Amino acid sequence: MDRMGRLAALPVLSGFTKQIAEKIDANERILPEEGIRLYEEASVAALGTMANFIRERMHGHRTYFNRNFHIEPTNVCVFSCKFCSYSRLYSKREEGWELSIDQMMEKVRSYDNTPITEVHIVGGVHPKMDIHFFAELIAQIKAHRPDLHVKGFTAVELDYMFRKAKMSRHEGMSLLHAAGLDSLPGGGAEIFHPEVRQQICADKVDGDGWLDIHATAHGLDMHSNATMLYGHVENYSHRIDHMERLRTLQDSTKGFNTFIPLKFRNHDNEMSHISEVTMIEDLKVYAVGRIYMDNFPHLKAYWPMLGRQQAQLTLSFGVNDIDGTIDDSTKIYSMAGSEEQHPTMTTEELVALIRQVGREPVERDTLYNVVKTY
Ligand code: V47
Ligand code: SF4
Repeated sequence: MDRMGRLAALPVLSGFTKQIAEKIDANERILPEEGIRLYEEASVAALGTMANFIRERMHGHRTYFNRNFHIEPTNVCVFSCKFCSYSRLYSKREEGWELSIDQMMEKVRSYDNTPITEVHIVGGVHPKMDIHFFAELIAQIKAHRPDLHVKGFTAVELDYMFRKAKMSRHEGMSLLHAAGLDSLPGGGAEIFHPEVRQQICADKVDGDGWLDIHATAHGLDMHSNATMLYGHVENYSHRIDHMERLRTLQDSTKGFNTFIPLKFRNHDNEMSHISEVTMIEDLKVYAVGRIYMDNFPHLKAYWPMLGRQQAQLTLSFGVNDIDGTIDDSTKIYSMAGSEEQHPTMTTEELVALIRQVGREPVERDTLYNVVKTY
């Protein structure tokens, strides 16, 4: 039978990339060794062609964003990830910040009468901010604004909270879910492989623990995202191993919404001697992500990290989501050296940015229900 489908017929694809294109045409899964070869051998043009084909087959030109803001309760952290520019050790906590529930509620109230749909809560791991403190925060947010989706806490924060409270993951997650926690963001994943994790973030939850916490959330019908921190000491097989573990969990739970590659930024941290990867490498990471993660509905480029023009470029390399308005409420990337020192975009600016590159803006809520098309 002639397997030559629409994608494989394109002249930019030949040899190995044509074989991969044939699999994409037939909706067949890419194997780990093929994923590694894509990184090693495929040109950025071939990868972009394949990833964009998949993106348009799944979503057409639709490009999602949402209206959100971040609460970063503290940057004091008991852990010492070498890539982190943001945290301050507990012994140096006077250099960092610690917000009270009242201060965080003031921030929530500052968005009253604005059509925001999500609050993203993420921060350092503070030994005095325990599960009951955060359950109270979430409960107060929900009491004030029941329709606001609370996406909160990386698996790293949750693992620490649950252990400190001597609760099982299921008990801890159920408590926070009952308080109003709706879903989990994707942070803390970094690179799961122990060869890398030992070098860059040895003291926090390991890869299996991260995956188990997300599986626990999925078991309670909560959704979550998954990130991958790339461009430091990892090699291609570590990246593929990371994506393979996520893809395998997704096969069983279907609880992940979005895969978010995060580029390592080298400003002011213990890995500053490592050069940042090129924009070409960034595009390859997005494209291979779209090709490999066949059971992840969405691929997100986080614009405060990439800058606006590069975020536009990723929309031709598999990306169909560029996160939200953010409103200058996160410091994680500005402290790590991102171009966006005060990340904020109005909805009009996000819409214009997406339209400028010929795509169709769609405002979504956290779970990708359409709020408004433009
Ligand atoms: O886990 C920390 C990363 C993550 C650096 O789920 C760094 O919608 C690059 O996960 N260079 C936290 N990255 C942020 C996060 C996130 C962001 C936006 C949306 C979502 C979502 C999740 O930030 C950490 C770590 O991987 N990070 N330092 C750095 N120097
Ligand atoms: Fe702490 Fe997160 Fe920074 Fe690691 S990345 S040191 S867990 S704030």
